[in-house]
Amino acid sequence: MPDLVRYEVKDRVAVITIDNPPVNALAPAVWEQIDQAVARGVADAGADAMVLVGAGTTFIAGADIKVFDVLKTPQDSMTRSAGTHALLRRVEDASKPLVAAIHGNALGGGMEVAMSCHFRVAAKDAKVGQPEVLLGIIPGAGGTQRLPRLAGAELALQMCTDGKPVAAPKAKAAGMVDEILEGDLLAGAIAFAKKKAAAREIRKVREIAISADAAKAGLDACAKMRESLAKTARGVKAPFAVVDAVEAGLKDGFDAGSIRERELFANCVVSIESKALRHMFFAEREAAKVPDIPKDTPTREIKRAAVVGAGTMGGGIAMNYANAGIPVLLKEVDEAALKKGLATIRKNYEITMSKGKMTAEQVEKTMALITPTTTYDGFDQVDIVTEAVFENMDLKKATFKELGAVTRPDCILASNSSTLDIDQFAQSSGRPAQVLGHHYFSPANVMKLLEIVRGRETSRDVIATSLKLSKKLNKTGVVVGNCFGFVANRMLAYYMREAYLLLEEGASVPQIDKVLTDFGLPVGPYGMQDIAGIDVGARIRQYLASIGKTRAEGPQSAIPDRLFEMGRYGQKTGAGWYKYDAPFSRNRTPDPLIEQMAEEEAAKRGLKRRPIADEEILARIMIALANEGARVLEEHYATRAGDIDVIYCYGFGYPRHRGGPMFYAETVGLATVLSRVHEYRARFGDYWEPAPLLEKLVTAGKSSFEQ
Ligand code: T1G
Repeated sequence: MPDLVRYEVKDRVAVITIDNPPVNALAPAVWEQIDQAVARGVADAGADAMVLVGAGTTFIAGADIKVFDVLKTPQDSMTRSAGTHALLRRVEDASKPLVAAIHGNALGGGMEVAMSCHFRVAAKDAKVGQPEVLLGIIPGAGGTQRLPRLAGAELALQMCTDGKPVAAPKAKAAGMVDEILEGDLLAGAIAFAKKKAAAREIRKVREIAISADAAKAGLDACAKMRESLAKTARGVKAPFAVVDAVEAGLKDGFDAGSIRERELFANCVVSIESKALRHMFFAEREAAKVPDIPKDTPTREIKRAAVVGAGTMGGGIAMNYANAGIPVLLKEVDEAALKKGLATIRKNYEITMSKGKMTAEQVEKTMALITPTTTYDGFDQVDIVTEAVFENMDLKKATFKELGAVTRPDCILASNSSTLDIDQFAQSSGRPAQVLGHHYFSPANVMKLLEIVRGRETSRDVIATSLKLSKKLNKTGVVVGNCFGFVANRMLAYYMREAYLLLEEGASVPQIDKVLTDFGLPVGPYGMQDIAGIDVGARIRQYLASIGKTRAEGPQSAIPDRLFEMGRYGQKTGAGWYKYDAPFSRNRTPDPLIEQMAEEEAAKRGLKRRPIADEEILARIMIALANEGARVLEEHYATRAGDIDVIYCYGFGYPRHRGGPMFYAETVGLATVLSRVHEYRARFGDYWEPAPLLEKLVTAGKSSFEQ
């Protein structure tokens, strides 16, 4: 077993170094070796004090998240946590001063180890935090008991329920860190430890008293936090468990509070919410790994960019570059369109400023990075161009032909198309190796997902550069294949197919939308169509019809095209699936016309409309998604099921605590999903064709899409 924790004495101070790259996660062996090293330091006559420090770029980033999967029952967790709590009490009971020297991150178990030390010193740019709630769990090694004693209950509650890290200076001001050290952290920590040894000073956090007033204030803070969480923490339990644990410690003391924390942690760690959030933690990191594109694939530097099209998407894309400090040309066909686009961009920044997230100076500085133009002047200087022109094949091909002529041979040419064939654009450009899709999600400057659509001839370094660029643009890049609709919209077609058919069969627009928002989506299918624009889908259907295709198998509802013909595009026209107070208003009311149209369309199909239970609505929509997702996987348009989950969580706000459509299907059970597909096929028609991969996995008794 390699030494995960090293021990050496420097200037009569035992230096205990945790070395478990890349983030010094607390695997079981690391816990044990910390325990042994501290005991060794206590017994070492040559050491008057001890310092605990992380090797590499960080202190400790927390417990090893992978380890939690072995905990099958709350009892498993109770057994394991008894050991962890006892270990940290042994650390805290060390008879010599023990100092945690923090650089990088002290998160989760890392912060709990630091709080079990007698003192904490930190580099100025270090961060501390308890992000467990982001994994659907709570601090499980005494954090809900020690943090209130160090930082006060209110700040402890805030940190443990929002999971956000706190920078070292704020941590010092709050009492979590004793000193901020400039220069060599270890040398400073050794000097600090020697001073504490000379003063024979030891401070056990668990023995810090909480006064009656502080306890009362803390209990009030717990009540207030519960009220706040009732509004903000939709569908999740862990944040509430944090409050229960902190409250128990305030009411009944450290030991009772620790037991309560362990019980609450035990229930959280085996919950589907936590498994889903832990799945998402790794899935979003795995999504950046493309099998045939190794980490050391050369990448190009993106110093200057350009965007063609200053509409809603083009403007948002230009903002992404400007926000990342990359100068960007923004081209439109004429001054009027350009002016409109810039006005929208400025309005977006002013809204951000009104929320206190940008200063007026920052707005001007960022806007100055966007250079409006109606010509291709300067395009020969840029490293990447993203076209965001109208979703029309001929127009896009013409645009790529022009771009191929006005840009450098090594300039990356990206399309923001949401569905169309990237390879056709590539051919038009004359430089297919430089062409790929960069599919942003509306609003492009907000949604984190970037679908990186790989064309047949897209070169590896262009893909690698896109993955690196997505991080720079604060996006989560997922590489997908070039099928119609790529991954997000290809599957969405099946999501919408069921929504439309359920409407004609008897459900209502508000009912269907509410089922999906209760499930955790930010907006239901109809609300989403009204935001995206019914015209966008209609034009794609027209294009598909022109090449003899449809977006999804099965009966196609005529209602969307009827609304399009009526000029009801959604919010932007003041009417769509709902009625709005005015164009672009968000105040909507159900429209009886839709029910009437559903009656008409049902009659044409010889359907007797019926009341439909919410459960059927959710099941048909989610199973349609998962079934098509299985096809996407077996056709290799997505590398792994987790990529699809990341796409839906980051592209459409699919609730992370459900883990994404593929993980959710696994929690339903693949055999159940398949049997439902067979049931729907019998009830509704052969278009409910089970994906071969789903059948193969169920036959093989598999419970996961990850083969
Ligand atoms: N466990 C296992 N692997 C981890 C890990 C962890 N805690 N943290 C990171 N990794 C892996 C990650 O998957 C990636 O792997 C590599 O390290 C680099 O990570 C008892 C119960 C620290 C801010 O939630 O937030 O403690 O892809 O790409 O961008 O009460 O990692 O290279 O194979 O994210 O520099 C609480 C989770 C755990 C912190 C660094 N701690 N980590 O970000 O690198 S629960 C957390 C992060 C707990 C206790 C409880 C970030 C980071 P690969 P990365 P980064």
